[in-house]
Amino acid sequence: MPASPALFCTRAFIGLGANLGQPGLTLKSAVHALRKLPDSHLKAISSLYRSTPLGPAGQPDYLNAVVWLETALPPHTLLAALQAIESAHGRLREIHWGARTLDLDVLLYGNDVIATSDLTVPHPELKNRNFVLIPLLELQADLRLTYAMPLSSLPAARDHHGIELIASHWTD
Ligand code: A4P
Ligand code: MG
Repeated sequence: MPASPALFCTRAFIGLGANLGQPGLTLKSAVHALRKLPDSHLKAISSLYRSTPLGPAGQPDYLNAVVWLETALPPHTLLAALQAIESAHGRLREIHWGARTLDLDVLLYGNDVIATSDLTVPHPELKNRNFVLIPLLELQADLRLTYAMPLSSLPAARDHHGIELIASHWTD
């Protein structure tokens, strides 16, 4: 029998956010589900952060983290898998940027630039959000966007306003 072909893996970063229900338990459960994605390997998990909500007023604070995946799933298959995990955690799509039990965003998918109706990568708000950049750069300090700008040079990467480190090791 010929050996099965090696899977070609892409380095993808997934942003996790939650601010309803029990966000800490939800994010732990989401990481557990990400570990079980097919044709994928979870390489690293950032620290856990508490952050001030961006969006409609009156929401609870968020918990945020970023996960590094090596995956052979194509980007839209990965998005569908993330949305299935969101749904399994009671996610309803109601108010744009409103409170949610779980949000999983594809931040980066290798160096791919994707602009389709249901998937934009790099994530359009990546450059502006300290609660994304700070955990992301913890995993890979020298990341660049496709036009070669180091993410660490962005103002939001150095802005610690409204973000607080909760725990460095927080998953089982
Ligand atoms: N979509 C397009 N590109 C992507 C991508 N790269 N990753 C589409 C994931 N989804 C992507 O998303 C709406 C649609 O975006 C999806 O159906 C998918 O096809 P959604 O999560 O259902 O709706 P949303 O969250 O209301 O909008 P959006 O634009 O995804 O919001 P964000 O950017 O996810 O922001 N404040 C703090 N402190 N921490 C947070 O984590 N998160 C948000 C949500 C707002 N404020 C926050 C936080
Ligand atoms: Mg989202």
